[in-house]
Amino acid sequence: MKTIKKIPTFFHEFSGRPIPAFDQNSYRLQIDGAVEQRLDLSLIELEARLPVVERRRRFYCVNGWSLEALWRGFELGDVLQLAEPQKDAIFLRAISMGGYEDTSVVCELVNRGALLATHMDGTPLSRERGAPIRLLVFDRYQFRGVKSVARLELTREYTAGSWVRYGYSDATIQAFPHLAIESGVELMPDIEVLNLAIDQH
Ligand SMILES: Nc1nc2c(c(=O)[nH]1)N[C@H]1C(S)=C(S)[C@@H](COP(=O)(O)O)O[C@H]1N2
Ligand SMILES: [Mo]
Repeated sequence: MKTIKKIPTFFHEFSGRPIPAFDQNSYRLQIDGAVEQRLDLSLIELEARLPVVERRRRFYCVNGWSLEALWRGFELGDVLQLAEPQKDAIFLRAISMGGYEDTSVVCELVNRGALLATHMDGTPLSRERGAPIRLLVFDRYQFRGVKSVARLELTREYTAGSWVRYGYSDATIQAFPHLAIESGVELMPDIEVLNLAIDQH
């Protein structure tokens, strides 16, 4: 049997390089595009303006594993409302601080309880897990859930995201079965193994 080492993390834009430490205090989340109010919010401003929610939910990676954790942060729908999206803004384009991106239909995310999470299992997200804030999507593959998100752009047009460009164009409800893992439990192959799998695309 294979030696199983740790829960994988994916950070494709920093593959083979250290993930930079993003400063929580100077961080600002940009929300722009087809909105009435372009916004630029610090984490403190987000907390002051929105209810903080906690959800125990599992996400699914297209590579066949899934991870359950207690996530804390904000409802994506609440965050977007602050910017007053225009009626024809169908898509949400999320871009990370490292340039990874993905575009989804806004209502598909909001209706499935997408979060902008700052904490995992009671502690602030680590660098590897997408500090200071990550988009989490549910019932869609997690390549749509951009980590260390810098910018949320409401758009009328679809832009192919980073993973979609590697060929994962059909982000539907996850295939069964996935190897289910709980956070804090070390059950998965080492990240290098999985990086190899990505590089082959
Ligand atoms: N910025 C960024 N976000 C990302 C990715 C990435 O490479 N870069 N990978 C995605 C994929 S494919 C998955 S499965 C999850 C993995 O989350 P984890 O690293 O917490 O396990 O992050 C998603 N968000
Ligand atoms: Mo993934």
